[in-house]
Amino acid sequence: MRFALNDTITAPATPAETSALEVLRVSGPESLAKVSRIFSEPDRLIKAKGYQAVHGYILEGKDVIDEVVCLVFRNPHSYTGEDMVEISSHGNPDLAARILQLLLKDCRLAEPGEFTFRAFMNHKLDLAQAEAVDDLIQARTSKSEQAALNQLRGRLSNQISALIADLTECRISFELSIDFADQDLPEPDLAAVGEKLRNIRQELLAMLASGRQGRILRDGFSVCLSGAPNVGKSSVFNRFLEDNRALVTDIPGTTRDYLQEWLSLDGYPVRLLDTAGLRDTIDQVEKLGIDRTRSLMQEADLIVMLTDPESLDSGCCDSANLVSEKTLCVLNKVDTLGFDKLPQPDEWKSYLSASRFTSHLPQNISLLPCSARLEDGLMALRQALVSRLALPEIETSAALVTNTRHLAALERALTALDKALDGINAAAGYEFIAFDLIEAVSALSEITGAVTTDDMLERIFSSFCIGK
Ligand SMILES: Nc1nc2c(ncn2[C@@H]2O[C@H](COP(=O)(O)OP(=O)(O)OP(=O)(O)O)[C@@H](O)[C@H]2O)c(=O)[nH]1
Ligand SMILES: [Mg+2]
Repeated sequence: MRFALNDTITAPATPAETSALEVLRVSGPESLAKVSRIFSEPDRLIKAKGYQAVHGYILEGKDVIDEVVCLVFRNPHSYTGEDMVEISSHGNPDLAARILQLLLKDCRLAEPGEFTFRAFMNHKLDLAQAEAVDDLIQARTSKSEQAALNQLRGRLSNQISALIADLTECRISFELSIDFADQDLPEPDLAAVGEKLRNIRQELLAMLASGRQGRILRDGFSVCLSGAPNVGKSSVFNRFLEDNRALVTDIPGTTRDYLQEWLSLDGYPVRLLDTAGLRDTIDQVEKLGIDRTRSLMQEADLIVMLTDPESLDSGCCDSANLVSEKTLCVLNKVDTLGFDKLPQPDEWKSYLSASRFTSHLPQNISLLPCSARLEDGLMALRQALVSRLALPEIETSAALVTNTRHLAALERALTALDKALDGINAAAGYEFIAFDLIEAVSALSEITGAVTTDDMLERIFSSFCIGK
């Protein structure tokens, strides 16, 4: 593991940009002593109580570098669990860099995630909570923030701990019967233990099921706008963003390379992709763009397949593309069909069934109306997207599993638990059942970090930003 634990580390906690304040963090057993060496009020700093702020100047020899406030934290009541100083300087990146250089004569530059790593090692946070710190910083929408905050506050950890306690209780009942087989202890009540394990299994299944939603909140939901050239993909993209981000012209083949932007739909983070229109072409550059479109369509969580009246009429809409589970079919430019506002579902249904388009479309396909030119033109598409995202409605107060590492551990716990249940059904030896239960507990313990490897910790903390 590349992190040492006994030295004093420092790093900026704010980005190097012109701002009102910059904050530099110092953590470790000698942090107060080390900061006091470059501070105009060394005695006051060294004697300061926890949570006390000390005003003074950062000095380089006799030169004053900046006027600052040092906020003191005393071990164990700090983020890392160690003595800490947070130096708030003026928000000039050059000044902050000079203070950092002074500190680095005496302290080591912290690696990304090292403050949080120390918090984990000092039992201020468990591993799932430490991961939530990074998720919270990276969260893009209100619902993502809520999920990360719940995890940081220990909702997931508490649920996992309760499951571990229940599994351990079951395991012990088997182990007692093995260890004291000669002492006439009552046999474990297999029906009751089996019932308890099945309840745990249900809970694991529910947590795994929440993983789809959790992944959306943490990593976002990718939506790929595709379709023939000129159907209005870039126009719809711009309308979603409320910005003229993509080039729009009436020349087919305008978009070549794809564009992507993040947006929040009802609090869910969506990665929206605008792509090159699909068609046969001999233009080499356009061909490359279309290859990209196809691979983006494969990777996307959802494809919005746009058509317009013209391309439906000319039959250049590839109907094979329209029918797939992850495809939403949309007819853009309904303003050109005489609608001056987006038709309501019933009105649209009867319009479509009487329209000339039915003959061009596969049976039973649902085609949403859309227009980049109408005020409420994206409404039906927006609602359809939200209902895909929000099913089933998330309970933001519940522990939601958002992290693939956690999902993998839950899967392993489930497999081990199923083996234990099979063992009970098959009247297997208690030692085998107990062994499977140990496996299940050990998989769950990886989530909270009671069981870890250096590799695993390195992977987790190295993705953090510096200063966290
Ligand atoms: N009437 C009408 N015109 C639209 C609508 N959406 C787009 N257009 C027009 O259709 C033309 C093509 O729009 P784009 O958004 O560039 O289409 P695209 O699908 O991105 O096209 P490529 O990038 O070439 O694949 C432009 O002239 C747009 O102004 C719409 O809802 N109604
Ligand atoms: Mg385009």
